[in-house]
This record gives sequence, C-alpha cells and structure tokens, in this order.
Amino acid sequence: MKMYDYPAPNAQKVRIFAYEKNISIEYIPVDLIKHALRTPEMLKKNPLGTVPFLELDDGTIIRESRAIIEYLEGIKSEINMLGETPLEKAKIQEVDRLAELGLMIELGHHVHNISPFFADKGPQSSEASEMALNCYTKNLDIFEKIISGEQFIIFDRPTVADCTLFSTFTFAESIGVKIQEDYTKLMSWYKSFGGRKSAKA
Ligand SMILES: N[C@@H](CCC(=O)N[C@@H](CS)C(=O)NCC(=O)O)C(=O)O
Repeated sequence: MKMYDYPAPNAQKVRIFAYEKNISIEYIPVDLIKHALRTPEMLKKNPLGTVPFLELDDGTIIRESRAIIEYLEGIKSEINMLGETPLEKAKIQEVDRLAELGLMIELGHHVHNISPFFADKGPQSSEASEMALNCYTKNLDIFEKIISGEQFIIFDRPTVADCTLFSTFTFAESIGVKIQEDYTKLMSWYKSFGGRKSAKA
C-alpha cells in the first residue's frame, strides 16, 4: 500500500502510528505547497485535496488520517494503539480528540488565517487567528492537567493520542508557536516521545 505524504501534521501522525505498529507503507511525497494535490489527477484520487491518503494495492483509496489509522489497527492488532477494552478505547479517544480538535485544528485555523497559501479560501482575519491561538493555549492548559503518564500520554504504551499530540507539537514548532514550553508535564512527555524512533518517521 502507498500513502500520499507531506511533512505536515496529519500525515506525520499516520507515519508515527505505522512505525510504532511496524507496518510497512510506501510513502509517495506530494509537494502540497506547489499545489501538487490540486492537479486533476490527484483530485480524482482525493477530491479533498489533502494529505494523507492511502492507496491500497487494489486501488481502493482511504482518505482522512483517522480512517487510515483505524484501517492499520484493523489489519495489525499488535501493538494495540486504539484501546483493548471499552474503557481503554474511551479514555484514548478522550485525549486524542482533545489533541486533534482542541490543539491541532486550532493551529490549523491559526495558519489558515495568516498564511498566503490559504488566502484563496476566503477573507483571512487577524482576530480569528488570535482567537485560534487563545483556544490552543486554553486547551494546552487542560492537557497539562489531565496528562497521566510521563513516557506516554495515557497507559503504558504508545497510542494514537501520542501520535496526534507529537505531530501537533512538531507543527507548532515549525510555525514558531512555542507556548507549550510553559507546561512542564507536556514538555517532559514531548522530549521523551521525541527520543523514540517513530518520532523521526
Ligand atoms: N481531517 C483531515 C485533514 C487533512 C489535512 O488538512 N491535511 C493537511 C496537511 S496536515 C493538508 O493536506 N492541507 C492542504 C490544504 O488544505 O490545501 C485528516 O485528518 O486527514
């Protein structure tokens, strides 16, 4: 199987997940900034015009990082990264949604409102970009209070929540947002998880 890829957070999240599960994927680089996702050929494969998306050997396309992750978990159960029991599933989902909706998406809103790349999406607003960063900070504060582990966000193994949060922080750093330095538990987790081989995937 192939994954259409770019050094961007949702793609990185899947790369880390696949590495942790030892699943081999052929990564096809797509130059998002040069609009390579918006060519007719690419839009035919993925009308969303985003990465990541997965192409199976029979040509089936799976779009959306979470859907790809569910597929990968389904084809290889070890190590379990989405939860074994109903309670584990719920607790992993709880932190993963906070990372994705509360942090990664807010950073996305921020970038949509300041980057020339997204200028064609509609009027950009400095107030909207500021509001997104404020929400990001508020949610970091909540995260700092609920993070339970040092090596992993939750439980004693890597889960999808580690993949989502690590790629979010990598993205934050790449755009000069270093707010997380004030949060000692999160920073200690970030440093520790950054030492794993998967963090370079
Ligand atoms: N919900 C989607 C979001 C995908 C997404 O926004 N990908 C970004 C990179 S992280 C992208 O391709 N952006 C290009 C664009 O919006 O034109 C997912 O989880 O896969």
